[in-house]
Amino acid sequence: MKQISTQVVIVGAGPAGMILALLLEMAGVDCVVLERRARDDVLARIRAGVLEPSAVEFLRESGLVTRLDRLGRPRNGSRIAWQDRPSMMIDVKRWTGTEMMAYGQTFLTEDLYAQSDVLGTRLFEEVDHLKIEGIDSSRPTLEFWTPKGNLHITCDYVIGCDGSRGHCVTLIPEAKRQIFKRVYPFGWLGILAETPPVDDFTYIYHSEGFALATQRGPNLSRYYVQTPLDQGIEAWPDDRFWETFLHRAPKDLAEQVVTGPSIEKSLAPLRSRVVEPMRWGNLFLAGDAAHLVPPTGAKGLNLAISDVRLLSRALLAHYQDGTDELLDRYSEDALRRVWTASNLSWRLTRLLHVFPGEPAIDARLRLCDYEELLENEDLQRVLARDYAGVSST
Ligand code: FAS
Ligand code: PHB
Repeated sequence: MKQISTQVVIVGAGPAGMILALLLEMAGVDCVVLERRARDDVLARIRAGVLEPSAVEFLRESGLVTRLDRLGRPRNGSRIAWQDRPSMMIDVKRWTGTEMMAYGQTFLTEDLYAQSDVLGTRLFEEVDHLKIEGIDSSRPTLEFWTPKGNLHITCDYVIGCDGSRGHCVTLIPEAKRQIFKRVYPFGWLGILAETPPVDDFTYIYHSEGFALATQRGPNLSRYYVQTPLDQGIEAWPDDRFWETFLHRAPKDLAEQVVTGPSIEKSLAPLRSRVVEPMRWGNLFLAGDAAHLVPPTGAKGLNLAISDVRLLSRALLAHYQDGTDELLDRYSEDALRRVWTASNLSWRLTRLLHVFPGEPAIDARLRLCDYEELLENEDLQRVLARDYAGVSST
């Protein structure tokens, strides 16, 4: 079995793992990345689409994202359209002076993998039978299988960036970890279509269910509809999807929609989940490995970026300055932002979705919340700041 010694091992090569690996590499910290899937599988995933201002600034300054200004599309905010009511803007530009950026996670992951090729990052793909030991020792070890043979690694730190179904969270003793979770009684069915998108990212509330119009490029639109959990993708042929979306969309928006055959279709269950703590010994968790938010607030990817921004600074302080204060504070600092973002995501999910079996009063109370938001600029400012992630940076 091949033996490797390194400083940091990162488990998971999604956005969190790859951003962290590249930041450490560029700063001269030796690291190894382990990924369960093949590169092409990771790059084929269709996921998030919106970056917060602070994430855009961080990625631009880091030099990790090479196409942001070419393929990204700045956005002043997102629109909420409400059945039989005026629509409103979550006006990030007005209330924070900053802009969101429409930049698909697929573009980001492609940029990161291209940078890892340039830097020669040690990335082991199709890893299996991963065994991690000694996270509470000074030299944790990892053993795993790859198509090119078995490896044994000794390191200083293990970073769990292995997503919502990852293994690393289980390394925190059950009696010492707390997992807060909520499962929503519906999911989002998302499609990609090679059609020009509508102007505004628009969240739609309709008595029959939520919908969302967004985009991935000038001729690549992305749409979602709320769907019951007991219906799989096979229950949603394109015709039914478009009919449902156009029925839920207000007339002025529906008229903008250019329908077309879906080139990708996926069903995402909505869940909230927070793991405390995000550190145990020399194991740190980052990204979906530590938290999940319903995509309503467009926070998942942005939280992952926020985690590795904190963690990269903390690890560099350890290796370059010999100080561990930031490492010791990581879990507390990261969780503060995680809870703020989780709360926003929950608030928007409750406001914009019909909950199956809810009493009729809930729909009326939801309408009261929306009408108050329409009329109250203080509430609009708070929502815009939370949506932009400004209130918690
Ligand atoms: P990821 O899940 O992206 O990456 C984890 C990686 O770890 C994966 O590549 C996995 O293969 C690997 N891994 C797992 N176990 C391993 C093991 N034992 N060994 C090695 N590797 C292992 N967020 C938004 O902001 N907006 C959205 O619209 C949105 N839509 C989404 C739709 C779907 C269907 C899903 C699943 C998520 C969506 N998200 C969205 C959230 C998503 O973008 C995540 O927040 C983001 O991918 C987080 O990145 P990572 O933490 O790197 O986790
Ligand atoms: C997306 O572009 O896929 C998207 C945008 C905003 C959200 C969720 C998803 O809240």
